[in-house]
Amino acid sequence: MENGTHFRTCHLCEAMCGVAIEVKDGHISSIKGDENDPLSRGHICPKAVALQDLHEDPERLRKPVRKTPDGWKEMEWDEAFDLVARKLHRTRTDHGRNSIGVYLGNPNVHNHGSLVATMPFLRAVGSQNRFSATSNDQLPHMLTSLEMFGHQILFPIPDIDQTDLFICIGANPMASNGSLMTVPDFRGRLKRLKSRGGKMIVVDPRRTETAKLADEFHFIRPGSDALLLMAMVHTLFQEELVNTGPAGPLVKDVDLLRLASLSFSPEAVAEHTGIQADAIRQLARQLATTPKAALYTRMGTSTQAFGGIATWLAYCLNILTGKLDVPGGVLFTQPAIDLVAIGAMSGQNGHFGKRHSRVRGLPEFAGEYPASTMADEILTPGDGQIRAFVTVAGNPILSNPNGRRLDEAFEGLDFMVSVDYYLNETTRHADVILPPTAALERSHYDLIFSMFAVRNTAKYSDKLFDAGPDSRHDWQILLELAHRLEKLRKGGNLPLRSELGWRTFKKLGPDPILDLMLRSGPYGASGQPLRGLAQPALDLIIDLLPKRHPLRGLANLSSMNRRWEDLPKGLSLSALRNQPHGVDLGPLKPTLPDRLFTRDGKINLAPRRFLDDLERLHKKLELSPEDGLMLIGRRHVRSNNSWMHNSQRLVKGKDRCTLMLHPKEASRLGLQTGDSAEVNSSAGKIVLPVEITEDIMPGVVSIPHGWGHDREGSGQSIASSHAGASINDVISDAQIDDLVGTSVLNGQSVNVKVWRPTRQRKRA
Ligand SMILES: Nc1nc2c(c(=O)[nH]1)N[C@H]1C(S)=C(S)[C@@H](COP(=O)(O)OP(=O)(O)OC[C@H]3O[C@@H](n4cnc5c(=O)[nH]c(N)nc54)[C@H](O)[C@@H]3O)O[C@H]1N2
Ligand SMILES: Nc1nc2c(c(=O)[nH]1)N[C@H]1C(S)=C(S)[C@@H](COP(=O)(O)OP(=O)(O)OC[C@H]3O[C@@H](n4cnc5c(=O)[nH]c(N)nc54)[C@H](O)[C@@H]3O)O[C@H]1N2
Ligand code: SF4
Ligand SMILES: [Mo]
Repeated sequence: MENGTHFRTCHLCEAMCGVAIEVKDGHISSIKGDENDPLSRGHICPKAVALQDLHEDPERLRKPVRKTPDGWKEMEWDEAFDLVARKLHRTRTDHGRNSIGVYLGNPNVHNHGSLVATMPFLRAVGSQNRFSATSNDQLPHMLTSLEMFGHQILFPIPDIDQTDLFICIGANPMASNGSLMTVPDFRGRLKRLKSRGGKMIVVDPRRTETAKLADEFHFIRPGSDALLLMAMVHTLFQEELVNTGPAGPLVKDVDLLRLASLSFSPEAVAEHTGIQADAIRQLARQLATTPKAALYTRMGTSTQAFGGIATWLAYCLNILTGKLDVPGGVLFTQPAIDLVAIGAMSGQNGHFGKRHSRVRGLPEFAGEYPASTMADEILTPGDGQIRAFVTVAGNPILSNPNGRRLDEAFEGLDFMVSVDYYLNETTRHADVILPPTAALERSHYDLIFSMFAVRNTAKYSDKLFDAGPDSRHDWQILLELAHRLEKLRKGGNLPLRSELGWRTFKKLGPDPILDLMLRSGPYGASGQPLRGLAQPALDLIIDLLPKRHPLRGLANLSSMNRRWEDLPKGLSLSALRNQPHGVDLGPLKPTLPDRLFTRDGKINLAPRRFLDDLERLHKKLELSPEDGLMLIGRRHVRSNNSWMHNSQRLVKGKDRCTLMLHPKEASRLGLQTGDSAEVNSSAGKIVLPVEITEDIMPGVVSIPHGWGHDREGSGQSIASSHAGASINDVISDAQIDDLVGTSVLNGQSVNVKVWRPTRQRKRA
């Protein structure tokens, strides 16, 4: 690679920071923030410099490896593809197509090549037993968007750059840099918010790094957000504060929501939530009376027993107070590659509950079953039992509830293959590991997170290093396997047209598809606005078509569409190549009603599914709050889920994998600073050091996820020497949000006691 500075997007988390990478003599000499990136404006976090560690990590796999009785052995790519395709095909012919399970992990969504190649790969595998990190994450948001706005990935994004009141519930953007809100430099943006006279309110069971910057903070009991939010809705109606604003004419069923909220008065929920009735009323009033305000909820309210209802109510609160589609409130983005519109064009708005999982009867979502039932489907004998497994960029042993049970499940498989460049807690179970190129060795365009960003931007980065001919990108691995599986299924040969199709796809890869999507998108280079009568004529024709006609979608997609007339034009891959810092497409703007995808063109405020689930919430209200300790998670700015602990500079310093608890609980349990505690639950037990702090609510304990690198056979030596314990070894996979199927990662009950090493215990 040439000496000099290369600009690209950091792909590690959702924040999409622009980085400037200095290369000298073929090596990285520095990584800094790119001051000219229109979204991040120079911001980076400590993980960005670890891009170098990932790139140079000698333990990162570069060639396929196969498990043998004498340990792992390298193999050639062709041999590996052949073996994997044959094994998967064999499983399919012997046991049926659902006997192959597939799990897609989080890094896939940071990788446009993977995203493009996943669809043909999944089709070639043909199994309904698909899982992903979605059901440990944003699934409630997807269901809510599908039910209310008619599309599963059309999320209202807080307009943090223009708002005057930011209410942050169950999220910690100071550590996470935002989620379903791509917000690089949250601290700087918050500073500007405050300097315009705005304020931030945080609601969380822990006084987080974000909470410490808040103007107002409330502890909340884990899992009780739906009650808090319902009481806020109740207050709005009771105090006649409902004003649906500009989106009002589109909103239906306001009365249904009013009726639903009747019994949830602030007084009724105060004890359950731990927040006083007056404070709840004040929250509702502030949201209602601040013209530019946004209420935002994330992991803490999403991955819990009432994640579905809580997420729905959060959206409702923004709508009832007139914040939807208003600058400074919450808005839909207008990305350069609009996967929402593209999906809708082909009828892919999303679906829920079309079929149910074999063992527990849980609903599919967008073709996937809840990750919490993965082990059930592998361990339970019978027709349709999973016997072979594929993981792509996932580490479910550490990221999925009940990792130990999943260890047992993976161990019993007939065959397992992992597309991953680390030998870790999950991939150690595989028979073959297929390692893709690292991020700096491939091109990058953020297809997904550009859609959730607080500002519309577009940026493409070419690969920085060439991995050489003996390497494969994720998309190459997935397409090659798909092609071979198809051929085996068809008995050896494909029809000429189809064979040509595969070869072309494998030769060109994802970037020409990016180009096509950019060109035909709202800022595309392909079309100029139509002149004269052509435009009204086109509008007339489009109006004649049924709402879901693909031509309507196509017209919406084209940059000729009149509602996109005012947008800047000219985007294509080559245009972006000429703008290495990225292109600014402006702040969030109103997009309604065009951007609704519901059949009747309305916003469905009270979908039946959510109303039906309220019975469960009523029951919670009737019972007194549980005693005992509730477990929640946490994130740290120097970690990224489970997979960045092999970077010395990220793990150095004091142990971060601790059990946080309040001094009151510590003294009740006889725990002191420096002690270790045993945490146990129905799922299992772990031991870890305690951290006693008043920053956590009494009755709650917190453990970060992604640790537990002491499992035997993993090939990450730095991670193993900073092993920590896995929270997911004490989180049960039996508990899910009954409505949505999301794992309950926050709010499960645990027991905690002092732990002493065996020798000392014997002496005592
Ligand atoms: N208790 C608890 N559990 C949680 C969470 C929590 O808050 N609490 N958070 C959940 C959330 S939000 C998420 S998203 C999940 C994440 O869960 P997963 O997606 O299952 O796991 P990751 O830790 O992201 O692991 C990513 C894997 O991909 C590999 N990898 C990295 N980059 C690439 C690449 O470019 N290509 C390929 N092929 N492989 C790559 C890494 O080596 C690693 O094995 O965890 C969930 N689990
Ligand atoms: N540094 C870093 N950044 C990351 C990641 C990472 O692992 N490390 N992961 C990335 C991924 S995959 C994701 S999905 C995002 C997640 O982004 P965030 O949602 O911002 O992540 P968390 O830090 O898990 O924030 C969840 C918050 O909810 C609180 N909480 C727990 N239970 C409850 C509850 O019942 N009610 C309420 N109100 N709050 C509760 C927790 O204390 C925590 O502060 O972060 C992304 N960014
Ligand atoms: S905040 Fe996220 S995107 Fe930005 S530098 Fe850190 S890891 Fe990369
Ligand atoms: Mo996530």
